[in-house]
Amino acid sequence: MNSLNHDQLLALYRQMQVIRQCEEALAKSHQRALIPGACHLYIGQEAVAAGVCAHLRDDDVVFSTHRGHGHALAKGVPPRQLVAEVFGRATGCSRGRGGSMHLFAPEFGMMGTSGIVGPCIIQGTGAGYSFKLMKTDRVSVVFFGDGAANNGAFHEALNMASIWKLPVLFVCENNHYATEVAFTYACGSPTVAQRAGGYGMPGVQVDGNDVLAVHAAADEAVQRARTGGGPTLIECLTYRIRPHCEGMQDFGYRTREEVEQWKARCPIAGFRQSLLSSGGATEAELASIDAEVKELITDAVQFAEASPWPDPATAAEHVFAEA
Ligand SMILES: Cc1ncc(C[n+]2csc(CCOP(=O)(O)OP(=O)(O)O)c2C)c(N)n1
Repeated sequence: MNSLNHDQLLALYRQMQVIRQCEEALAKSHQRALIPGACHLYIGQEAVAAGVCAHLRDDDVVFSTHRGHGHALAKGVPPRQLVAEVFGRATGCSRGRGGSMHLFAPEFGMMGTSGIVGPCIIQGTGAGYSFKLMKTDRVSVVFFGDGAANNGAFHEALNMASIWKLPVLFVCENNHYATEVAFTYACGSPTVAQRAGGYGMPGVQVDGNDVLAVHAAADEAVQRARTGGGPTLIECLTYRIRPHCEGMQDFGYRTREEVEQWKARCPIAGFRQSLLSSGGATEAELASIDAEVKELITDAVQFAEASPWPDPATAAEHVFAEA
């Protein structure tokens, strides 16, 4: 079905399941009031994080947005640390100081999610600049939404990355809405990818619900970045299945029928089906992954719930880097 070997195919499937099951557990946890603050889930978009991050090394970096749990998991943050952080606990990857929208785990190359839409595009470009100055072959990946693509940060970052040929992947997850505003209403251009030409860099649009399509596009872009060829803009067409943020109303701006149509294009169910029909994996192999991931996520939630809150006396610690 493609050039990936059996282990790589199963790894992609497993990565998407880890994200999906973790997000579903977080949706339930939000209903149990275990999550302080806003919680933006990534359900439906798993193929993007899995397909891109499969190419990254431990010393590559990822910059993300308010919808960043999937990016953190795909970059290697363990589910226990992720869930504990979203719960605000001392055992979280940022020791409970960041929560869902500001979680950082630089030891895994996860350089942060952010509640401010747009600036991560510039920060990720800055990381690419530092990698170039240090003469490394490390790569910086920025994930952002279609809404963020209309922020001035997008223009500044892509132009600079292009003129200096920085090793950056700009991955736009076009899930068709910025909160409740449709992309078709908010954007004068029908695609984000075609803007790449205006900056002098390659731009490609892929089916963001097809993990193999994302994987192939990211493969080429990562190789280009590592070998001095400069940045790439990848637009992944996808859809968020949950409301913009847990607890928000969902049907003032889109219809139930539209959501159902996209649910039927689930990236995980689709990949599962194609693995089975092509002989890429057996039902027993996939069922075993499903069960193993279920255990992993159940353990992560139990671990997080049993974890202590950060000690108020330590509030000023771990906030600024030591000089
Ligand atoms: C600078 C800035 N402007 C506005 C907001 C309010 N806001 C939060 S999420 C969001 C929509 C972002 O849409 P998009 O970038 O497409 O990401 P998605 O939520 O679809 O993943 C907006 C406008 C913000 N957080 N920061």
